[in-house]
Amino acid sequence: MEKLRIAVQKSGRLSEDSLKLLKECGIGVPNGNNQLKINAENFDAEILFLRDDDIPEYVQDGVADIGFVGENVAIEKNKVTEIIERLGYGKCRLSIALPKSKKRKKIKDLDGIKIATSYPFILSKWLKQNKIKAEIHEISGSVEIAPRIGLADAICDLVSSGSTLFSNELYEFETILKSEAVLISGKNLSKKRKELLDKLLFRIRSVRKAKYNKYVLLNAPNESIDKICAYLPGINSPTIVPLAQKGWSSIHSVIGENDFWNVIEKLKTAGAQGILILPIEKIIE
Ligand code: PRT
Ligand code: ZN
Repeated sequence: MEKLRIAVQKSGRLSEDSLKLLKECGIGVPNGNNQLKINAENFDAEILFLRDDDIPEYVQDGVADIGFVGENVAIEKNKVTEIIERLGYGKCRLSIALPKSKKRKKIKDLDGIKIATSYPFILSKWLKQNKIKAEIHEISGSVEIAPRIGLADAICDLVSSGSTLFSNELYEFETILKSEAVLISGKNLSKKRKELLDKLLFRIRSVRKAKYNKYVLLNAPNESIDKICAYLPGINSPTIVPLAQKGWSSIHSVIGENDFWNVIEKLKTAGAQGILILPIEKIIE
């Protein structure tokens, strides 16, 4: 029987969150990741544990059907794969950083310098787009020490908190790519595998949508219902249930995380009481 072959980073920054997302989609991965390949539980899938750098190639070649990988890696490797979903974790940015002692102001000031990076493809494209002639020195690790040992004038590397740059006396000069974990797919999936992928994508979207929404329950005097409902779009419209106490109702709805605090304040001034906010596990639409 054909299974969906899913590539996941073996051990690294994306491993845990990728397996957690699969789990939230009802797909169990037994015994962690000490093996190269393992059958998933509750789903026709095989999990392949690989180095992140290898995932785009394996997906292109059809050894894996899909892969969880950093967008930075997916783009840098330039393989024939497609980004089919953004996953919201593993967020970082690829930035050019310079020694603090060498302040440069404009992008044009990069002309003629030497930049060390593990991302020569993305960097050279960016340099070309910005008409900058700089030399790229490709190295595979510890990019941040390159300026100090005289290997390069600048670096182009991933940044998340910025503390690596800070402790190496570098400053972030320009972000050239914003990245997060993505799901990539090969081009030639069989009908059965395409069906399994659609099923997985449906689950991923339900899980992710739920994460960005909260379930709200509140009590309100009937005369405030219209005003309160105006702030609560819900998925379709709010649910209104009469309370035992005469003249009062309970209103149920869903609100997005970004609107959350704003909406809560408005609800309170509109007369809402006993507001409860609950996490949502899945949203099936
Ligand atoms: O062994 P394998 O090859 O599979 O793993 P790896 O060591 O190549 O990759 P890994 O596990 O370090 O990262 C996997 C993916 O996580 C990357 O491709 C990114 O998509 C994502 N990610 C998110 C990051 C970071 N944040 C990150 N901060 N990858 C690396 N870093 C490094 C960065 O290179 C720098 O050295 O962390 C340092 C900077 O972090 P701050 O917090 O000091 O700014
Ligand atoms: Zn790697």
